[in-house]
Amino acid sequence: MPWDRTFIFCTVLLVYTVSQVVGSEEKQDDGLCADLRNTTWQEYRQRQTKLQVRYLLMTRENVDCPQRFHQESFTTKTSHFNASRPSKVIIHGYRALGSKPLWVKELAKAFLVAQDVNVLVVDWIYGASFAYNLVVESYKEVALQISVLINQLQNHGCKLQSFHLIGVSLGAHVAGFVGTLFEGKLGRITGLDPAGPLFKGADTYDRLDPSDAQFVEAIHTDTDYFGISIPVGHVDFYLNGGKDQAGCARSRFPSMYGYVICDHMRALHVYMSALNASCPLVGIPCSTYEDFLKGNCVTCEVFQGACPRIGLSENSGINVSPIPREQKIFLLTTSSAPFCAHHILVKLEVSVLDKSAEVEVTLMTGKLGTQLQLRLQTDTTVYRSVVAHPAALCELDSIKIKNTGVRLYRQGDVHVKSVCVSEVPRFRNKKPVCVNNFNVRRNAPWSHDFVQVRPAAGRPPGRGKTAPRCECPPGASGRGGGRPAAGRRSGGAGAR
Ligand SMILES: *[C@@H]1O[C@H](CO)[C@@H](O)[C@H](O)[C@H]1NC(C)=O
Ligand SMILES: *[C@@H]1O[C@H](CO)[C@@H](O)[C@H](O)[C@H]1NC(C)=O
Ligand SMILES: *[C@@H]1O[C@H](CO)[C@@H](O)[C@H](O)[C@H]1NC(C)=O
Ligand SMILES: [Ca+2]
Repeated sequence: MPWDRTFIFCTVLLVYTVSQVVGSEEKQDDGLCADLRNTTWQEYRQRQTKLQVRYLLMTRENVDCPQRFHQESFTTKTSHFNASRPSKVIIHGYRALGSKPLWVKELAKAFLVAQDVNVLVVDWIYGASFAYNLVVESYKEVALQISVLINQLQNHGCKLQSFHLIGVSLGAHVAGFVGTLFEGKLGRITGLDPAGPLFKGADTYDRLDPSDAQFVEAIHTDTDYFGISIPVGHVDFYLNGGKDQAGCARSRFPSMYGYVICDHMRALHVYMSALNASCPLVGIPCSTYEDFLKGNCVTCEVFQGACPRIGLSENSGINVSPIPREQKIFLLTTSSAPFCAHHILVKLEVSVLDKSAEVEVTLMTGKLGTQLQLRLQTDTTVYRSVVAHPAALCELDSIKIKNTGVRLYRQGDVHVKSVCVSEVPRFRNKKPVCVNNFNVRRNAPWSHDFVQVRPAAGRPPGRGKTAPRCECPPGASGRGGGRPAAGRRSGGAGAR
């Protein structure tokens, strides 16, 4: 990890945030709804380095009005904490000066919609929150304080197994260290793009790892900057390969947020979307992203067929025992909520070419199209690529192939022996759908309508709720209300 770059980014982030700070004194209103604290400009100037940890409690009884929570809360009748419910503990990460993590309440609410739980939000500030390394040094202190609280909760009847810690960025390693302190007996830890700088080479004692809880999962979205690239849980979801996310600006400085932190925070937004359960976010175990994109991994045999999914299902939906560790799971997403995409493997076989060529394959469902650019070489005849399509395979209306790059390469017709599409993970040993033996000429795009895929083909897809459902993988209802905004070229990662 290039440290200097990270430092520059933190500084940029800091300057950006400082410019947004309206210096305001912190108020403490125990009677009213509680809120996360701001770090003030004054505190920044005083370089106050004292660690302050506080807790907010949200339950279904006070969704919109968080309560302060502390040891004395047990003796007050007004606390909504209920020891017979499971508890979610949300731990934020590095906080730049003045920035309150606004997503915290959104995440808490998403949990409360999904489950009847206590949500404890850990509000921790290090006075010098501008210095990432200083904060990194103090994360164990935060963990220690959280463990004291969990101990007290245990004394009031909470089971260690009933705790689920959710840590964002640096917060993931805080959660990991809390888990270490309880010798891995906590129920679950979810790391949302666990912080990478200074942690990648760290001992498992010092970072999140599978021994920290009975089930540890992580979602990776920015492994080339702020996130950690190595697997740290039982299952590790790498979204779009884990480095760059669709819809996050790649150009320089279109917006500071977009450039600096969009990839990193995507893990959180995808997780929240999964809690909403509007559509499934299912991944495939594979050793590398390249193998996954080439369609070399199409089953979940290692989990006896059940593919892991992001969300609240027990052990991410896998039920093998013992649970494998550090399994890399890959999935593609769309660029905006709810992020779900169907993985479609496109396999193209052509006759030997005497000059290299370029073709563009487009999958169409209604008006939603996913494009795949392929450079055809003279020494290869079979091309495989997994793309993210907003609809299921059985909802494909047509496939188009265009012979591009005509002027550049001056190649003639491309003879296609077969073009096949299949859904990943492969469902019920379904055979790929293929079209065989045709030519794609220079100026005439080829197109094929998939009437055979959907039995009742008279009806256009997706119009009206009564449209007959084709046979799709379980729970694969990605359409309807949850249609991604950016269907076109949504398979950015796969479409090279
Ligand atoms: C925190 O800072 C923001 C500006 O960054 C300001 O709008 C808000 O009122 C402050 N909140 C508190 C509780 O001081
Ligand atoms: C605590 O939660 C349990 C289980 O959800 C419920 O049965 C019980 O009534 C709750 N107690 C209070 C005081 O709300
Ligand atoms: C979750 O669903 C609610 C309402 O159904 C919506 O307002 C919110 O934006 C959704 N959040 C995400 C992250 O999809
Ligand atoms: Ca650990």
